[in-house]
Amino acid sequence: MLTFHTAATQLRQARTELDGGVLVAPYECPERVDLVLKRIQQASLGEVREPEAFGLEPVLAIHDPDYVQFLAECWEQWCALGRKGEAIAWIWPTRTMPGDVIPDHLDGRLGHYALSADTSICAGTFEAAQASKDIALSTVRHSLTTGEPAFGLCRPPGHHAASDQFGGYCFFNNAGVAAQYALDSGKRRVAILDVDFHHGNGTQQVFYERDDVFFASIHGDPCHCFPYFLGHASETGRGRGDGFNANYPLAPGSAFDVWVQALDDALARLRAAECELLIVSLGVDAFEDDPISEFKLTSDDFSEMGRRLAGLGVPTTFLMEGGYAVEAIGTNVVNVLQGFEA
Ligand code: Q9C
Ligand code: ZN
Repeated sequence: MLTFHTAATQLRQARTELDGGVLVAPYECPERVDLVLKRIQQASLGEVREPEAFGLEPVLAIHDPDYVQFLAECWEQWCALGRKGEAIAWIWPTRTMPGDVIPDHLDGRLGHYALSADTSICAGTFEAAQASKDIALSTVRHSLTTGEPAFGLCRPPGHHAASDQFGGYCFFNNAGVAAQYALDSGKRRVAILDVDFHHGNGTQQVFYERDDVFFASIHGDPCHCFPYFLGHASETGRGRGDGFNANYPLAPGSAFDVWVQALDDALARLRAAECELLIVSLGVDAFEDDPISEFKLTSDDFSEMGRRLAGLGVPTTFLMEGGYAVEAIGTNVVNVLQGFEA
């Protein structure tokens, strides 16, 4: 299988993540990509190709222009304030302070555009996010023009990024940008299947009222797991999008026997929705040894996941999301891709 990747994803080298009340080295680290690339070569998965530059237009097709501008300017403005650390949001609009006016001060704007405090903005963040969406776009274009599966080794990930919010290590919603590109290229309906441990809140939000993208997500129950405030089974879409959103929240500790039932149900729903392209939000943090997640999938289970995804029989684009057990991230990703090709 062809992989798209560029070293520009490494331009984000964040030093801090708020984790349990302390600032730690981010789980979403550049080494993740090095290790996936290494395993791709070891396993002879196929060629690794550079993406092309698509500019910001496909990003603006799903993201708010003021949000994109905020991301473009944030680091420079943060530095101009003389701040020592990385830009981290620390105050938000809440139920008792709705925040109808977007503040002028950067601390207020950070709270407006952030959905969590785990994700800093630092030098190179905007550039890496652009490289990541170019990988997603190049990958989906390859699947569209050839009908062949392809893998986009995106970094930073995308599925937590909403139309005007970043968080959960995500800035641009790579899968959403790719899905919109496929629609704008003539596809009538696209499926996004999110197998990352965490609910794809951003992807759900972007397409919640639309029937041209079917979104399905299998994830840790938000009553117990990040992002806590979206991802319940009762969220099925709104307006013409009603019936085009399917959430499978599973209990922490779930293993593949439970997980695969949700997968088979999701695949049946995607089949019924008659989607012309499948985009897989491929997080591998459902792995049993993931340091921040709570499912129990084994490396062999990822191979079986790939085999079942192939059963859908639809042109498929895989885009990298989460996965933080770095020692196994390469094996788990490549197992999915080789299982799909088997
Ligand atoms: N420091 C993805 O897998 N962070 N994002 C919780 C607290 C949120 C994960 C850890 C996890 C986000 C793309
Ligand atoms: Zn995740």
